[in-house]
Amino acid sequence: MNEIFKNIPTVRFEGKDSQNPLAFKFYDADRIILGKPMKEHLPFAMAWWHNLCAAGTDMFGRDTADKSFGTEKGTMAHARAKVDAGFEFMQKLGIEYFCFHDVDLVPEAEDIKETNRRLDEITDYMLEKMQETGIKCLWGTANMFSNPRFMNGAGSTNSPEVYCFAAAQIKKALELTVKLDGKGYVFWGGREGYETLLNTDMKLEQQNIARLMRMAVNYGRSIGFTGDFYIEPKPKEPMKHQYDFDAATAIGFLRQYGLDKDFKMNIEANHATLAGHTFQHELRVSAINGMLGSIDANQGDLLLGWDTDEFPANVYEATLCMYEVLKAGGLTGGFNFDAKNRRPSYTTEDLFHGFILGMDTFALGLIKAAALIEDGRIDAFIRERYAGYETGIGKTITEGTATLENLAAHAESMGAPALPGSGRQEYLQSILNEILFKA
Ligand code: XLS
Ligand code: CA
Ligand code: CA
Repeated sequence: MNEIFKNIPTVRFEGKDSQNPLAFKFYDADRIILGKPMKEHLPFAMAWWHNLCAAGTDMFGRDTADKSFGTEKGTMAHARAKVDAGFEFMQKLGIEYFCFHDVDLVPEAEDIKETNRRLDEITDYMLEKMQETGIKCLWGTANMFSNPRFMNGAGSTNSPEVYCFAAAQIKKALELTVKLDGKGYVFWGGREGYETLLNTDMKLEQQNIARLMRMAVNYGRSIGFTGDFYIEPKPKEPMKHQYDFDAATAIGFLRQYGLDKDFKMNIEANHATLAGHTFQHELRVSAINGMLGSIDANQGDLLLGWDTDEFPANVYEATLCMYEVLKAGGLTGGFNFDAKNRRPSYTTEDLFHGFILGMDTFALGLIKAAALIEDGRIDAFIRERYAGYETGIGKTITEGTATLENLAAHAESMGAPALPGSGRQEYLQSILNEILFKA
């Protein structure tokens, strides 16, 4: 097979003093952190759409990068070249997983039967590559937002015909996910929302989304899909208001419709900040509800109100993310780099630099989060802060034996309560800085 990225060697760990732009400074796959190699803590994935398809087009200008891989775009030859490029790319970086939408893999035909035939053909080829390289599928999904037919959503569309089309795409994408032995299946509700309530039956739309998810679960389980279904919350863009606004909203929705046993969250950093939350907040909400499944590892720009899907560079955020992940006992999914190069970073080297940046950022995050846990001061502070609930009247509250009358009687007997104790936020932040930056 022809090498596609001829100017790029296999990327290796060279350590923090290396200045080689094509080497890892912190990601050392076999380094043991808290009893496990880094690569097991950090199952990284390549997003087919950004890495092999998106070429820099934005609202104001066309492609800047050449992702033809020596073929004509929109052909099956191009689809195969993307497979070759993708597997070579992942091998050179030591990335063990990929994620895909159906339409990332092949050019969509007018007739879904023809699209599905193309999907069968390309996934046969992908399977060969997977067997050859040991690279695996993290999750699959159906793109139900790009084609004009989905202008009003998929599950939330006003058109039963479009709804059927969405069902057909989900059915096929689930079959492909099973064929490629994917660990998860994602629902990102791109256009599952609305622009104006003047034309929207919100209740029916939400019920119909739940019905489609229920059908997907039933069908998935019937064909042997044992992995997790994921909702990937996002508050807006492309719609003004999306129904899966944030983790709390999505979890409430899943519980309302009895889907919570089959679904977890796929939390994307950029979507968290768009929702007005921190990444850490979304991870914690998911984790405390037993629904932290997978992560779309990227970052947004807090000065911009849209989804910039940048490669993660912020070590502070990555540390707090990994702190949540370690505390939750790891992910059942992985870390999908749902990230793209900036438009002016259009060369092949830039593709690799993006992943090296992201992998090193998360490696540092892991190292520093493990150090925070081993240091123990933050954990001890939190334990102590709530210690009142372990004895006496506090214990009656957490055990569930307290009544309003008991508590009121206690309040009357004690006079004015003492102030609750300092939150010590600045002290705790300086511990975090000390661990992040100590030489
Ligand atoms: C878009 C989403 C999308 C999902 C998969 O904002 O991040 O790429 O991850 O459909
Ligand atoms: Ca995403
Ligand atoms: Ca995104």
